[in-house]
Amino acid sequence: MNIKNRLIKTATLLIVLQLVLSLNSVSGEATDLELTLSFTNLGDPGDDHYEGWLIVDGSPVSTGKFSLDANGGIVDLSGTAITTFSVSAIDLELATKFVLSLEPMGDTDTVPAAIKPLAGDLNVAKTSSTLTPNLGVDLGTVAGSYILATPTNDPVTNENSGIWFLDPTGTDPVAGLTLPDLTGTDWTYEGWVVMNGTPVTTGTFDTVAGVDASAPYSGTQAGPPFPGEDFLDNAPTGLTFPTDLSGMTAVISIEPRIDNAASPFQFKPLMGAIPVDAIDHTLYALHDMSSTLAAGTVSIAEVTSETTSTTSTTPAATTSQSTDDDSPGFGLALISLSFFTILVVKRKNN
Ligand SMILES: [Ca+2]
Ligand SMILES: [Ca+2]
Ligand SMILES: [Ca+2]
Repeated sequence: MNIKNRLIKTATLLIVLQLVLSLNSVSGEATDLELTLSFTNLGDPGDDHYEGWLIVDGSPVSTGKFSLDANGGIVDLSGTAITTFSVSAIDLELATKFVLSLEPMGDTDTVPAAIKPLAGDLNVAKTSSTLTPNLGVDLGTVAGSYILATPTNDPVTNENSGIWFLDPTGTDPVAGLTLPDLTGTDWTYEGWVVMNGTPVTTGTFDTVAGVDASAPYSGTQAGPPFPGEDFLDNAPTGLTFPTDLSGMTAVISIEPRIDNAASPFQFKPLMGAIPVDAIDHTLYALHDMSSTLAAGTVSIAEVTSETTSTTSTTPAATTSQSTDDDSPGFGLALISLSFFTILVVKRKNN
C-alpha cells in the first residue's frame, strides 16, 4: 500500500470515527439534564403517588415517580429522599409543558393517570415551568355563603340539620357561591360538612346555580335549585341524623371528575366554620381559601459535574486543538481536515 492510499484511508477512518463519536456524544447528552421540583401545599398522596411528565411533541414522557414524606419532602416510592430527576436533552428540545399526575398504588404503565392536579408551560429557554392547578379554568374571584335550613321535610323541623349554598336575602334566592363553571373540565365541585371529623357530602356540582348531582341524606320534598343537602336520613356509621350543624365546618372542594377517593380532594377553595350559635335561614360566609391550592416550580439545568468525554481518549485528542471535545465545532473541524487531506492526496496523486 502506498503512502497516499494510506493517508486517504487514515483520513476516512478519522471521519467515520468522529461521526461515531458525535453520535455517542448526542446519546450521552440524553441523560445530562437534571430536573428539580418544588411545591407548596401539595397534598399527601396517601397510598397513591405522584409522577412528573414532560409533554414531548404532544406525548407524555415520564420524568419519574415520587411521593412526599411527613414534612412534604420529595421521596422515591421506598421513602428515600430525592433531589433531582434525570431528563433527556433530546426530549426537552421538543417538550412544551410539564404535567403532574396522581398515579394509583402499584401503577407500572407508562401513561399518566386521569388525575392531573398541576401543570405548566415550559419557558422559552426550557429551564423552568410554573405549575398551577390544572383546572382548565381560571378560579378568578372566589367567594361563598350559605344558610342552614332543611327545606326537604316540613318547613319548621330540624332546620339546623341542612346546608344550602344560596343567598335568601333578595326577593328570590340566588346562588351563594362565586366559582367558575367547571362544565367540560376534568373537575367538579363537591360540598361537604365535616361532622366529628367525618366529611359528609352535600353532592357534586359544576355550576353554582341548579340542583346538585345527589341527595343521599335529604327528605322527600324537592330542595331549592342550588347545591346543598339536608342531613335527615341514611346517616353514615358513627353519625346520627337529624343533627345540628352549628360548630361544624363547611367545605367546597374541587374533585377529579374521575374520583378515586370517598374523602375530599386536596383542592379546597372555600371553607368556613359554621357558627356555634348558628341560626337557620341566616346568611353566613365561607372563606376564600384559593391561595392554599397546590402550586409548584420545575427547574431544569445541565449536570454541572459532567466533565469526562469519550472523545478525550481518541486519536483526535492528540491534535493541538485546545477546543472542548464536546463542541460540535471540533468534530466539524476534524471532518473538514480529513476531507482536505483526501483532496490534497488525490490532487498530488493526479
Ligand atoms: Ca400510570
Ligand atoms: Ca325542615
Ligand atoms: Ca345535594
